[in-house]
Amino acid sequence: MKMPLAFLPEQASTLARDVDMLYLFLIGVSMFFTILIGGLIIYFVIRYRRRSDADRPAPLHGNKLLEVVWTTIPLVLVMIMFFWGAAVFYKQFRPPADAMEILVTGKQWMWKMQHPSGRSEINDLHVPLGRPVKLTMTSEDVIHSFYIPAFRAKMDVVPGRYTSLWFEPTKEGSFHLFCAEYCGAEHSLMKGWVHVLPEDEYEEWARGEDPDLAELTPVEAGERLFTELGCLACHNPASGTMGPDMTGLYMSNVELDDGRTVVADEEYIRQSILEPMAKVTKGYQPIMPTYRGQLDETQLMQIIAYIRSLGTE
Ligand code: HEC
Ligand SMILES: [Cu+2]
Repeated sequence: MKMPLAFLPEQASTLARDVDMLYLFLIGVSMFFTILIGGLIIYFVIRYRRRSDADRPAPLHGNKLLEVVWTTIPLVLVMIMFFWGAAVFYKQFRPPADAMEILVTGKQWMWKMQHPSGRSEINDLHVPLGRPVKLTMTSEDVIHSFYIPAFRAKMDVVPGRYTSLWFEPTKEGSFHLFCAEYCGAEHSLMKGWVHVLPEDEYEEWARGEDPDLAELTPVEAGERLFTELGCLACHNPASGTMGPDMTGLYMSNVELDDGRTVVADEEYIRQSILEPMAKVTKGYQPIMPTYRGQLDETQLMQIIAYIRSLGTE
């Protein structure tokens, strides 16, 4: 069944319907009680108005039935809102394991995207129809927010950390993309289009116009950076090394020299590169230099993609 929701944007992702149904329920409940309470106030004002100076109504000290009713009904309603909202929230924040990952960096005032094939684009995002897509996002400068109204998908993009967003498009076409966090003078121009293509057309697009000029995939670009920046000098298991082996590092438990244990997720790897002294791996000397200022956010995400490709524990 298709609902004519002219006051909401088009529904173009698997989540859009869930979000809208919840939203309409909340609006419906709010409207019902606004009208009920507003109406009762007007009715009581008239019905119980002071009729003469000598009016002395009998004092009321309570009504158990009334108390029970006006406690139970709101309780049931807010519990429905809570569990329904939590269900939608979980769905929205858990990307399916097979989702295709696209890297996104926001900066004043544009969006840069890199696809698994290596192809990059600015302010346009091509995605395949009917396939889950996960965006891994960060910012070069201030907080931005990645917002696709037709997908009911929005997530803040924060400097210094990774956030993600996922969606599965259900309609071909082009949909608005906005920055939804005020980020400076040209914030209102920080927008673009999401183009949903049939799967085969997307694959063709992702290969690029000229296959001979094909760009490096994020993993390949990361591997190249790893060599060019001299990481291999220390992180090279083949030649007796000064730094830990990166194979199987991703998502493993790392013991630190201060006794703590941390999980080697994206944030940890990022911090290891920018602030190597912050968390020193147990059994190693703190000799790794910082790479702050030598890498932009896209390159950092590429190195992380490369380290991830070396396996999970
Ligand atoms: C001078 C040697 C040296 C260089 C060059 C170097 N590292 Fe390191 N790296 C280390 C040492 C030693 C450690 C372990 C001590 C620590 O955590 O600081 C380490 C730790 C790490 C860790 C955390 C690993 C773990 O098991 O917890 C990561 C990730 C990392 N380095 C990435 C890089 C990357 C990426 C580069 C290149 C951009 C690089 N390193 C360059 C020596 C180096
Ligand atoms: Cu912005």
